Amino acid sequence: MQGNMAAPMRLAAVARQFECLVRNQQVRPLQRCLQQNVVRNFSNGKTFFKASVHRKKILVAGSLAVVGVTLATVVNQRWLPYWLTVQALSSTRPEIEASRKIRIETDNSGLKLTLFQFQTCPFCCKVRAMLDYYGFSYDLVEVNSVTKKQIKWSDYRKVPILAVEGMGDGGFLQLNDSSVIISILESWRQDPQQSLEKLKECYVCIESEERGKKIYDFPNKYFIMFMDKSNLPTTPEQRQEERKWRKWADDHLVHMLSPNVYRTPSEAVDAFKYFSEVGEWEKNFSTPERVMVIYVGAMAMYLLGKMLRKKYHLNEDVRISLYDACKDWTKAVGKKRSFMGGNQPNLADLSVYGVLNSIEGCQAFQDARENSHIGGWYDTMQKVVKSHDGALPVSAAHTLTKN
Ligand SMILES: N[C@@H](CCC(=O)N[C@@H](CS)C(=O)NCC(=O)O)C(=O)O
Repeated sequence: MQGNMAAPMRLAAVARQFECLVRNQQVRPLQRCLQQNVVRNFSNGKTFFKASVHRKKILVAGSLAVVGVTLATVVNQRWLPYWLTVQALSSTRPEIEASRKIRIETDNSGLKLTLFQFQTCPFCCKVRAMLDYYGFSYDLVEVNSVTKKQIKWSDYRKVPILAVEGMGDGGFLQLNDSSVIISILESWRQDPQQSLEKLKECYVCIESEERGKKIYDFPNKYFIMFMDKSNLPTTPEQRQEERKWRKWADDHLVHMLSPNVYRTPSEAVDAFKYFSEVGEWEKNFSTPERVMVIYVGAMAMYLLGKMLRKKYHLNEDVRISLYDACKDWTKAVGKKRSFMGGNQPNLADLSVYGVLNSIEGCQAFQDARENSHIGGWYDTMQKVVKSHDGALPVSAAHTLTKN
């Protein structure tokens, strides 16, 4: 079972992450994790400390915390605080039948991937956008959003989860969190000789609890591990822009969704019907269950949408905030390039597309198309994702050796 690693392993994993940080000039230090205020200029690799007294205090507190954790580990492993935990490398899992199998002829990655997902979860849509664009074959397991029985085997209770079969202790490697999954796959794509298990170790998970709810933070999640690779395909500025907008997709754009798609009771019911249709809920729920989920869920989400509007400081007319977000994105892409990545989408394009794709059939998205210029970019994205434009042509496909 996935669980917390033994304490020394946790520290070793943190140490390994530091090794990744040092080796990989793209990587941000564990700033939040250790509460130290190292600010790194990633474009030139310089590190400097901000000199304010306040920040020095934070640094001292952070160092004390690290010393405390180390001492606690040595004295008694159980003292290791709950908040500094690292996910185990693998779990055991019962055989679960795939809901769908996506097979791409040109895929010679050698990876056997299973994505545990909700069809219309924006984070899952982001991962699918990446897998589809780059032409990975994969199995899909649709998770019952109420019982989550398909991921009962996992301590991590969210989707997406990507299982890479045939490696890891329990026969598969479990990757959690959409942005981590995307970054690990991209790091691997950049150099398929890298071991996915080692790459996973570079994305330490910091687990905490807030009002009884588990919170997972992966401080490096937007960074690609180029390791020793030279001749990177992008400039530091391009990589920084890509990270900024990937984060924007997760921290801003996503928050536009619920208040907009559940804006009125009837829009909420329509949205649930759409989710039921594309998520094939009839396979997961009996008809009375499905009807109840649609109507009860719609009412609950309608109310929640109002709370989320306030929480994320959206305009009273939530559509305005959605249109503004779409406009911010198209302005950032600009008129001189088809995608933020230039002639091809980068991970920011794929993330923003994935998030919007999750509400494609909702009124909110139609309104956004009519009231911003998002439609042109979105349609082009859809075309390249659906036709797996990022996949290697068969002739150029390389032979991969997995470590
Ligand atoms: N940061 C995570 C967020 C994942 C997430 O919140 N997924 C939702 C579905 S959209 C979920 O699984 N919620 C179930 C729960 O929190 O219990 C990611 O990017 O993958």
